Amino acid sequence: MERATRQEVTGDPQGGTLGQPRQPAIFITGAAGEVGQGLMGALHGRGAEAVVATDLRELEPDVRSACHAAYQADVCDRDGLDRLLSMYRVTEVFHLAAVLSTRAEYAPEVAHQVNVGGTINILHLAAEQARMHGEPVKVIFPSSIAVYGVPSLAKKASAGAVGEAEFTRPTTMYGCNKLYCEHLGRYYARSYRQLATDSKPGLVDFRCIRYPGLISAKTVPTGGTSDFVPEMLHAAARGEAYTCFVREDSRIPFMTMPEAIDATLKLAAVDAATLTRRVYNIASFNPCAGEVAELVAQYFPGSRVTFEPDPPRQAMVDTWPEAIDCSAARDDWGFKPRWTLQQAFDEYLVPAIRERYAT
Ligand code: VAH
Repeated sequence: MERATRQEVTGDPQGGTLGQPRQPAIFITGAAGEVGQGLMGALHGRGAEAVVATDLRELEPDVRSACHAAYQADVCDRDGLDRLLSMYRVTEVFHLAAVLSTRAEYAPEVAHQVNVGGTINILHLAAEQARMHGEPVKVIFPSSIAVYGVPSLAKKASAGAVGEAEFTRPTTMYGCNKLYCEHLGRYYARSYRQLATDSKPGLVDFRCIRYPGLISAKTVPTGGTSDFVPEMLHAAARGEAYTCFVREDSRIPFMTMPEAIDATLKLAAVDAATLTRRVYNIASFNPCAGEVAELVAQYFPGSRVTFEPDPPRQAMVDTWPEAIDCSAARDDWGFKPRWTLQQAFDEYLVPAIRERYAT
C-alpha cells in the first residue's frame, strides 16, 4: 500500500509548529484528475485557506504551483492520510479521487476499495478533525448519474426528467459505489456513532453533487463511459477520426467542466441552513451522440465520426436517464446552467480546445 509521501511542499510544510494552532486547510483528493485540475484552477488565488492537494499520481507543476502543499497520497491509506493532515486544521474536503465507471468494470473490487474504502477514510478523517477542532468539516462529494439504473430503453424514453430518488438501482460497480457513498455521507452527517456516549451529531457537513457526463476542453477524459462526447470533440480537434462506442441515439445529461466546478464551489459555499437535502442533481443539456457529432462537424469540417456500439458499454449508458430533474439544486442554492449545448460550443469548448491543440 503506497504511503503518503511528501511530493513537494510549498509554504510552511508543518502547517504551524508544535503548540501553535494548526493552519486551516482545504483538502483535495484526486487533484490530478479532470475535475481536480478544474477545481485547483478555480481555487487558485481565491486567497482562502491553504489548499492541500493530493493524488495517487504525481501532480503536474501547474497544479502544484496552484496550492499550498501537494502530496502523493493514497485515499485507501488511512494512517498516511491521518499523518499528512495532522499538520493542518481541515475545514473542507473536496473528495474527488475515484475509479470511474469503465475502468471499474475491469477491476470492480479495486473500484470498491478506492471508491468506498477511500470515501469512508475521508469521512472518518473529517469527523475526527471536526471533533478535534470543535467545528463541522464540510465534505464535498461528487456522485454521478451512474447511480441510476433505468430498467429499459422504453422506460428511459418515457421517464422524462428523473428526480434524485427515482430508479436508483445502478448496474455498474461505480454506480453502486457512488450510491452507497451518498448514504454513507448522510450517516456521517446525521447518525455517526449514534450509540456511543461521546457521540456528537453534525461533525460532518456532507454535501453531494451528482455529476452528469462532463466535457472539458482542457483535459482529455480517461476511464469514463460518458466520455464518448469529450473523446469525440478532442479527436476532431486533433484532426483524428473517432469511432464512437455508443449508438447515435444514445442520450444522457451532460455539462461542461467549468459549469460543474462553479456549481461545486457554489454548493460548498452556501449556508447549510438553506439546504433541504444532502444530494443534488445538476446538468446543463442532454444531447444524443449523433447531435454532438453534427455540431462537431460544423466546427471541425474534416472530422470523421463513425458509430460502432460496444454492447456492454452501450448497455451501461442505456441505464442512465435521458434527463434529470435539477429543481432541488435550483431552489435550494440557485443552480442554473450557464450554457446551452450550442452556447457551450461557441463560448467555451471550441475556442478553448482550439487553443489547447494549437500550443
Ligand atoms: C463516468 N464520467 O463516465 C463518469 C460519469 C455518468 C458517468 O460519472 O464514469
